[in-house]
Amino acid sequence: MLDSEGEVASALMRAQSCMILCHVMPDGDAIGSSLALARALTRLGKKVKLVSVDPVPEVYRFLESEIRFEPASTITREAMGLYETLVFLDCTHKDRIGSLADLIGPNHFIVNVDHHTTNSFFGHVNYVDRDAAAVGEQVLRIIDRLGVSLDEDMAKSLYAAILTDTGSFRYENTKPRVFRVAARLLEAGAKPSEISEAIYESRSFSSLKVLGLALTTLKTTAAGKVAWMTMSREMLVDAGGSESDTEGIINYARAIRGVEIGLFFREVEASTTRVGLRSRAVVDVSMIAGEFGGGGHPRAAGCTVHLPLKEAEKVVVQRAVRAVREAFPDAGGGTGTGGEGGDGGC
Ligand SMILES: [Mn+2]
Repeated sequence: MLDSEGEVASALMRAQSCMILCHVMPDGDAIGSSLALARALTRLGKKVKLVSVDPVPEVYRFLESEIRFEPASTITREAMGLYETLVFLDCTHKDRIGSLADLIGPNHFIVNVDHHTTNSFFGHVNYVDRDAAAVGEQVLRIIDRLGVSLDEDMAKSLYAAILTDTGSFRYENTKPRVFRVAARLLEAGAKPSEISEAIYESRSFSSLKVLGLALTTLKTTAAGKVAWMTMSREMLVDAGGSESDTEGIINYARAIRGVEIGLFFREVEASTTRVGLRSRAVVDVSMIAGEFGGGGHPRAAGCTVHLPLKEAEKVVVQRAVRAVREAFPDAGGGTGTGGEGGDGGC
């Protein structure tokens, strides 16, 4: 069932034309990996198109060169039909590319490269490595197999992919191998200080205003093991921000001492709420996200709940409380009914 980078490289060598597809709300890994692979395939003389359903967040725009993302709005069924091979990067399911999934034809050859535990093996080739810190790491192996030498732009993009998916080399997925890969990328021209500054120290004014509002909603329960924040559409408008300004806010919930699960709830529509989940060390939040139709990694996951903000907050917080009670049966912190989920308070 599982394929390797070798199978991906062979499939890509055979392909004349490839469309590389990036998931909705693309992150640094999806963007960096896509750009690097597109560059390598272009160097091999392939016809390549790079598509992102949602706009590339401003902080990652510096990674684009003559290789750029095209908006999904320009892609018709006919346009997609011009590409025989579709490469999905960092996508657990086919529908992670949003409305573009409807344009896939019966003759498309699908290559699935991912590192999520919840990947559904939807491709003809499935290179799923749950141990990879980022898809960027897998793409580097593919580029090696393709026989393309790493250039500075590829190195920069792959470094950004790995930097962001390891939380700046802080998360559990930061294995010794990751530093060896990073060292190789530096040798190929990636500049850590420039990349970090572009990604982490070039924030918009509105994103900090959004963060400020989110922090005012911070609550904890289950003896401080679950912490969460909410963001209504109205708050986002008040802060003059957009949804991309909410990226990373969830990490503040998990950063509190003693918190095992951090949650962030964002109202998308009147009865649609986007939920981000993070855990510190024990609880597998991808399981919780999966119960609500989402997925992700054990320490970072997400789901979209078709409930109004307040109700989504209540049910997911209750579920998180149950998870920490199961994980820490001796920790106390309440009556065990799990009914105080929405009340918050410290
Ligand atoms: Mn990733």
